[in-house]
Order: sequence, then structure tokens, then C-alpha cells
Amino acid sequence: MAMRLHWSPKSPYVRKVMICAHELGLVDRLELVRSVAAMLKPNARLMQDNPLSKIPTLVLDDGFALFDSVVICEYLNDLAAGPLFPKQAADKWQALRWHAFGDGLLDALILWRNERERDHPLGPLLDAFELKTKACLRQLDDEAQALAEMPLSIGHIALACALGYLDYRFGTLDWRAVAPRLAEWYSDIRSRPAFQITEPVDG
Ligand SMILES: N[C@@H](CCC(=O)N[C@@H](CS)C(=O)NCC(=O)O)C(=O)O
Repeated sequence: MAMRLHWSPKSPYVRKVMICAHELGLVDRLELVRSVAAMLKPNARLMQDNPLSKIPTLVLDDGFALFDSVVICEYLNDLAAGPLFPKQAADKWQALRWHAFGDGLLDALILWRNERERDHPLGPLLDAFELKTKACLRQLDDEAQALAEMPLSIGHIALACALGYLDYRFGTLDWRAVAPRLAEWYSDIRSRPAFQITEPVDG
């Protein structure tokens, strides 16, 4: 059964889904549909499957459309009976917390970037995003050892996608100087083929 994925090589949420698909051996089941999703330009074709006009959106064989990335990742994991959503209490809550942490950081970074690109960005808003991002990085730096010790989960994937997005869109922030232990963890996880193949690219 093939599944259609509204996809872009730039979206970190799509990347999360693609990393899951690679890790779970499901990537050949996905038919990628290049879909442009921009806040200021709702995409009529995409909206037929997801009225929120957001990617990723996964359309199953029978037309049932799944969103958002949180739901799609769990769906793929269930389909493959995979290990990315641990079931045992301790690992489960840690994985879900890191998943929310990574997605929350991404949400803030995307809003930060939108504000930064405006003609007249609001200074205090930019400062607040920077403050929160650095606080997240310091917190995650303290958790780097726990990240390294736990088997790969959706939490690891979400956090790596947020750090990849920092490299992609916030190159001047030098996040590695704020979180050197996290940087070491990231350089290990980044070497996995699923992460290499899905590095964000322009175009
Ligand atoms: N919570 C959603 C966020 C998805 C999201 O915001 N995707 C962006 C692309 S990176 C998008 O579609 N933006 C278009 C819009 O907000 O209208 C998820 O996890 O899938």
C-alpha cells in the first residue's frame, strides 16, 4: 500500500517524518509530493487533504489524511511495529517529553525567523526568542548524557531536527558554543544514514 506524503526538502517537521520512515524501513512506501506551504499563501491543492495547509500531511490509500507530524510519526511507527515510541513508562515519558521539546523549539525558531524577516521586526520579540532558545539549549546540554544513553526514539529525532534547523537557518547563532555536550551528541546522531540523507537543502 503506497502513501502520499505532502513533502518539502526544507521543512524540519517533514524531515522528522522522513527520518522515521528511513529508520523504520518504510521510505519506499512513500510517494513524495512536493508541496509548498507558506503562511501567507495557503496552498489550494494541499488544503484538499489538510485544510490547515500545512506539511507534512500523509494521505493513505483510502484517502484518509493524517496530520500533523506527531500523528504521522506514531502512525509509521505502529505500521512497522517500530521502537521509536517506547511503551515502557520511564522511556515513554522521556521520549514524548523530548518530542514536545524538539517541536516546541522548532515552533519558536520558525516564529523567530518569520519575525526576523519582516520589514520592521519587533525588537523585544526577537530578544525573547533568543533568550528562550538559549535557555532550551542550556537545558538540553544538561540532558546530553541521558540522550546518549537512551536508544533512538522519536524524542531524539525531534531534537536533532530542531538542531539541524538551527544550523540551516540560524548559522550565526553558534549554538554549539552554548551547548557543547549537546553538540557532541548531535554530531554522533547526525552521522546516521537517515539523518544524512534528509539534511535540509534549498531549491
Ligand atoms: N505542528 C505541525 C507544524 C507543521 C508546520 O508548521 N509546517 C510548516 C512548514 S515547516 C507549514 O506547513 N507552514 C505553513 C503554514 O503555517 O501555513 C507539525 O508538527 O506537523
